[in-house]
Amino acid sequence: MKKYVIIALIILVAGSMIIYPMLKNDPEIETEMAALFTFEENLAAVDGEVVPITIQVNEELTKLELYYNDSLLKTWKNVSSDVQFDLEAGAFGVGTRYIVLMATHNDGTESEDQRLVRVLSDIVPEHLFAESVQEYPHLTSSFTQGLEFHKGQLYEGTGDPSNIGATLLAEVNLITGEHKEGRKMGLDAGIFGEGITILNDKIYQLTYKNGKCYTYSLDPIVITGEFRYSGEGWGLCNDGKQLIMSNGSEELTFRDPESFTTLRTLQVYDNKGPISNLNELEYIDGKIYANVWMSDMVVVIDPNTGKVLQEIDARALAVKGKGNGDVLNGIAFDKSTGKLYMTGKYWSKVFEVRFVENMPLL
Ligand SMILES: [Ca+2]
Repeated sequence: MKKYVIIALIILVAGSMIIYPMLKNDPEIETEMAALFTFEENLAAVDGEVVPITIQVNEELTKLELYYNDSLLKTWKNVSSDVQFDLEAGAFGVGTRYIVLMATHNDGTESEDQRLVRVLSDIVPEHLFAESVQEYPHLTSSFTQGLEFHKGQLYEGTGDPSNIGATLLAEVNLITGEHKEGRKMGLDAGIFGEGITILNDKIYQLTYKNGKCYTYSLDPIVITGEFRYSGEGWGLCNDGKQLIMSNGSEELTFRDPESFTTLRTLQVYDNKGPISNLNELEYIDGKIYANVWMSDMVVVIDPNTGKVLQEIDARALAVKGKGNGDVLNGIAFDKSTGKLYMTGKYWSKVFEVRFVENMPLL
């Protein structure tokens, strides 16, 4: 019997340790706060919109400060009743922002309230379709993760989902679809290749979860170095000066090609919300083209604002070229001809494409 009493006591003590902190976080108890926002978490606003907000003040405060995206917007002194503020939601562009209240009480102590604000794009993307102009063969063994032209030659980087050492970097013969002999390099199983790009005669190849970006010389194609980064590597392209990298979220990271350090980040949004799963990338005429993983969509992004300008529906290509393959992935622009190409992972075809206003015949 004594044993059961001890067990019951243990359950009681352990249970109270779990329940007490839950009670402490009960939102109803927070209404005691000296100052708080009257709107709920996850406020959605549109870039350019002015959002009137009300700050509820429950006691006399010596100081009340309002921060947005870590910048001080306004300070009120000796405030004892509710205050209004017109928030310029898009002051820091589209994306996820935080708005923070810092209240200083009469006894010198401070309390804080915080809300998340999502700033959506004010642009409704133009909707276009990708249509095949010309078909070329593609190796169905290639799990395409990077596709790019350099001086009129096509390069491809592949991944290794079966962990069999299928990661490759190769120059591709566009006409035959074959990897050119003596112009390819494979990596061991355990290294999962991702996006590639070529800048200053150096090839960069990301890895999925290995945290490494390999660099290769162009001729011969051999590894010359590596950079480390945190998080996942997905797509890669460059604007002629900086590397632009995706990581599976809605965020793009601009990096220094010499040091790989982060120069800036960009959140990609359309008029409805963030566009996550950004995958293979291509920089064409001042815009970033991005495959959206698990979809037949490509989004065209303004690299200065992160706003989606166009959405390109490429489902007609999937019908013709996917076969038993995986998702659409791979965009490459040949500057020497002005032609644009698209393919997918394990697809049987690479397509030269053009964008049209109406759905192509399937
Ligand atoms: Ca590309």
